[in-house]
Amino acid sequence: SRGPAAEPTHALARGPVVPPTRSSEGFLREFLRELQYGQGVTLARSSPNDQYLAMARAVRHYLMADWLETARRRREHPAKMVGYLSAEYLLGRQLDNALLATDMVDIVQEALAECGISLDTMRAQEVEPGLGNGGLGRLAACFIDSLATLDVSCVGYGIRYEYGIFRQTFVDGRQVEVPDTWLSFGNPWEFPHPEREVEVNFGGHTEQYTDEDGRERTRWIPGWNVLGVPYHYMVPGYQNGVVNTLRLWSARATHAFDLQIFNSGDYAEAVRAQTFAENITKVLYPEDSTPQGRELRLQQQYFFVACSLKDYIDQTLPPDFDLKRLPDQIIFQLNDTHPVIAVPELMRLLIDDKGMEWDEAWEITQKCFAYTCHTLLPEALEVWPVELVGRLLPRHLEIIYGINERFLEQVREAFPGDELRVRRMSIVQDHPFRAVRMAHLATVAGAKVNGVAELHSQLLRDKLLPDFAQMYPDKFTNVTNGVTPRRFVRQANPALSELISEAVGPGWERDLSRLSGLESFAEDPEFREQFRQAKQANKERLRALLLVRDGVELPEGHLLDVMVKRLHEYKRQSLKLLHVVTLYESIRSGEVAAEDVTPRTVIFGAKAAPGYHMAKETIALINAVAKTINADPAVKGRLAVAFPANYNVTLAETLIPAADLSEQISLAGMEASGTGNMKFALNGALTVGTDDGANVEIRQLVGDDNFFLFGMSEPEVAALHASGYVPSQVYADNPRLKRVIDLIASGAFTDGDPGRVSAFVDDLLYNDRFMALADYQSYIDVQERIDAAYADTEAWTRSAILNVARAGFFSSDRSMHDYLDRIWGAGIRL
Ligand code: CR6
Repeated sequence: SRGPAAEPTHALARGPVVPPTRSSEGFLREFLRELQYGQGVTLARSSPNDQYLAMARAVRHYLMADWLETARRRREHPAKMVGYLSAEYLLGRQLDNALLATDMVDIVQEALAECGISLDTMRAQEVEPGLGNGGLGRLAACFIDSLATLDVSCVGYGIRYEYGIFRQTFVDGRQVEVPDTWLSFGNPWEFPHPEREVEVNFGGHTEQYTDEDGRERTRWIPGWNVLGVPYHYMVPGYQNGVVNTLRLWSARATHAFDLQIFNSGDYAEAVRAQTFAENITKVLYPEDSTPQGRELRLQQQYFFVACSLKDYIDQTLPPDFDLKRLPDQIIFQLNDTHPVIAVPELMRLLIDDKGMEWDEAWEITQKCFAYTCHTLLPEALEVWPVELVGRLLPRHLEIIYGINERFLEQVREAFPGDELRVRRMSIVQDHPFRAVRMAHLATVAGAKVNGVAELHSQLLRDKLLPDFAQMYPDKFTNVTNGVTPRRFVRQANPALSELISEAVGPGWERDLSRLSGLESFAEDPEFREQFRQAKQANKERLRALLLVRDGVELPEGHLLDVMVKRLHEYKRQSLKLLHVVTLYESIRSGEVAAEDVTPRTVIFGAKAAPGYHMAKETIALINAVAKTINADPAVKGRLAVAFPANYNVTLAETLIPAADLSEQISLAGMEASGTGNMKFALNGALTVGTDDGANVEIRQLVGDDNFFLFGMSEPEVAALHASGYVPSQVYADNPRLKRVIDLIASGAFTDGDPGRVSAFVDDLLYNDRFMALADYQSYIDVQERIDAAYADTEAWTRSAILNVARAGFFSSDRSMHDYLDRIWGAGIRL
């Protein structure tokens, strides 16, 4: 039961939650109270960490009344809600986001100044919650931000990893991973609710029994269980009084430890159960776009969806709720296949726990889920060995078989005699090993299936799941990704934001289509000058950061050419590297005079999955090339390469606003969408890109004149594949490419040691799965055009402004409207 035992008598206890005074003195009072009574220190004796924790909690006070009020409002007017199920949320730092949402930057700055504390020092204290790998996790964070800003009822469900994405360091240029201890100094942004813990079962077996009504039923006798404790995070809307909730689950042992064993002296045995249980939410799998067939990962997936469904059904819905009406109350969005085990879990809850019949449960389940696919790489589609699912979740495996049997009956009915198709579509594959295909399960169960950019959604229908698209044409739809303009423009780029506000008036952060109002300003020389000054200020800010963060000294006055994203062969950092070496080689060989070269600094940022060998080799080579080039007086002032370690959301916020050129150079048909590409365009960088993912839509919107397109199109890629691609032939036929690869292969960048580059070179020459060599010449040509274009400052600035003006479509607010219209449907409270 909730609430006090007796009616409160004092007015303060009855009244609404009163937020603290919004003034610098009001904030000062909150801050000192938190410092003294929360941290237990005086200002004079406080460490920066004490100060940060106290000020963060003080900021939190200003959101609290809105959070409680939003929750009350949502309880009072229960309308359909979005349950966003995601194994990753790459949130980025919380402090600035909270200050922006409450519009308190000035107040806080003034109050802290009176204590002799700088807000920047406080900002630097925060370790960002890196609970995601890359685009998919950051997308989830953008989406929940937008839903709060649009006042849509949403709970984000996920995992509170004790260690988020690893911290990347370089030792002799090679990546070395260091654990991310983001929680070790305390986390002021979370609210643990151990009283709302739920039990999650694993293992054991199932058995048949006859219930009181004489019905044959199945029950699951689990072998072991753990507890899930929810931690709540505030998700504030942008200055609109709405605060939604992100609920992240942490695993605990059911019996903290066995006191009897402990007393007998076997300490290790006593804590074993606890360690075992807590392992489930210990670390984020540092994989990106590759499946990770680890048992612990399936445990994580089941753990968080089981907690979430139980929490929603048993703790959020009223106790007498008629579950037939579940689809009117919630839609669970499956962020990729990671949460798809929620499908059999809901079936199990409805059938085994609530006593429903199969058909009724299935009808409800099919309306409660929708699935977003985020990949085109077939090897990235998760499959779980039947043996593993059966051992960990025996009842779920039975249910999956039940779903599959009924589904395949339908396939046979629709396509009689087509057993090959039946085999292709089956949720359970037989080859190369018996396994559950999670994407098939999600597609069969989901009310809708969407890709994340127009091209991706089309390829999803035509190439990845064609049989399903044929059987359920209306299921498939597209929602092009988006990014939150609050964090990635307003907060990351104050200089540009001010210019935008002057030009189009305030409030564009909430309606990004209004950026189109900048269009005419592109023709105004004075505005262009101001725009350049803003870019320049952002470059200075980046220079200052990289100097203290990485000891890197960025040259001044260069074209800033940036490629930041996970390191993956399909993204083709290797192609960028070939361009860098081409520039270097052409100056060194005297082919072009140094003074004729457009000065350029290339910045890379990329983490490689720890087990991804080729990706790590590429990192080592980039660092080796950077070291050689930066030390060579022959190219000084003309070409520089920087590779700051540990690219993350925080670095992105300084890096992206400073960029002139955005590298989006994946092989066409491989990058589902990309979202970095959107952030760059919105911050006035021009894109050099292939016709891939959301690049296609960016180019259509900003116009061909303001986008540097190169490389093969997806159909051309397919045709080359079909005709047989021989990279060594491309090498042999292109003297320039040959010189560049030979230079790398000679060991020119690796202290004369060819052995350190042979894996990289051999792969390019004899494998090159992502056809870097095939697109090489086209890429070099477009880069030459870019050099020339950058020299025309006025025309470049004009294009950059038009990029901003025409990229408003890529707000995640628009993505949310699309989900509401095309997938989540009516009834959701706006
Ligand atoms: N790696 C896609 O590759 C897309 C994001 C978000 C990715 C990327 O193109 O922008 O999702 N896919 O939709 C997966 O994570 C499986 C990604 O981040």
